[in-house]
Amino acid sequence: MRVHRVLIACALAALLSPAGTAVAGNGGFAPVAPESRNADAISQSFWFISAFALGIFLLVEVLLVLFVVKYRRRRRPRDADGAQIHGSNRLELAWTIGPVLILCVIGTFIFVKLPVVEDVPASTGGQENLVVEVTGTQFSWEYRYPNGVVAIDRMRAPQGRTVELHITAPDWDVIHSWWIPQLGGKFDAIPGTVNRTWFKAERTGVFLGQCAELCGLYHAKMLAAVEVMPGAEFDRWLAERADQQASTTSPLGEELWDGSCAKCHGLEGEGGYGPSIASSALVRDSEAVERLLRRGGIRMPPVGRDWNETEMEALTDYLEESFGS
Ligand SMILES: [Cu+2]
Repeated sequence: MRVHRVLIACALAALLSPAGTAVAGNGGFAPVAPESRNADAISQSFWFISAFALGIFLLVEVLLVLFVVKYRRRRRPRDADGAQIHGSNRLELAWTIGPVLILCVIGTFIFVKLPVVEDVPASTGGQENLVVEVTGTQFSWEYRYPNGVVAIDRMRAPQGRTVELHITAPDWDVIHSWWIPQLGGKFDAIPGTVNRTWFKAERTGVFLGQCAELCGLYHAKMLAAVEVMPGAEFDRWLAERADQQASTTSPLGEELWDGSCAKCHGLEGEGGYGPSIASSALVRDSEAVERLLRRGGIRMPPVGRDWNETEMEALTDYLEESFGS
């Protein structure tokens, strides 16, 4: 009797364990609510396949329980054999053809639905696609806009306009993976290769994501966000940002610091995995900083190898301003 109680308690605990996941705020077992047509196709595929999986699960489990009860031993002796049954053509045909048909239906659905994830819609008259180059590095995301504006970790994007993403990683780096679940599928950022995807958000808001390929010690800090804003507001931001980048008021230095330096050296430069920067005399020597960023150190990757002059200057200015005195 005691064994029974322990078994029942264990079974109940096992049943309850997924309940927390099921009601989790991020959608639980379900994918997050899609905000772009390609994310919607992924979501539909999930539900379509889940319907079959759930149907088969219920069929198998219900029959299992029914048979366990119906054919239980009752008063038969323990070593008595059950009835020997051989062959049933109809049943065997059904359980062979059934799954083949199900797989055909699922396969067709997927081949019709999913190419949209990768196929960037062509620019339509009057509204050109916005191309953003996305580069994954240890451990930040860099975005380059057509007018030369650079942003780190947080991408701004216009509402209702197709944003084409060209995703890659520098030659010295490892593979990362771009993934904002509400705006489409996962795309690897591979050195030497450019992967293309897109999104078109119909709603403003901030959509969060995370590097989806284990890329090193601070992979978990490789967060990404896409802030979708009304078109006019976005154009203003882009123009303003370009002006700022040409002047000393650029927020780029701080973004580069937060994105590329602070994750290892601490937000206040106090040191962490990397040595302290706040107490280093190096920060006042912009040439030495540039050398270090371009070539890398003993354990430091050359995070700034591909930075342009604007980026390098923005960061060295920021370092001097923040830690120079
Ligand atoms: Cu990563």
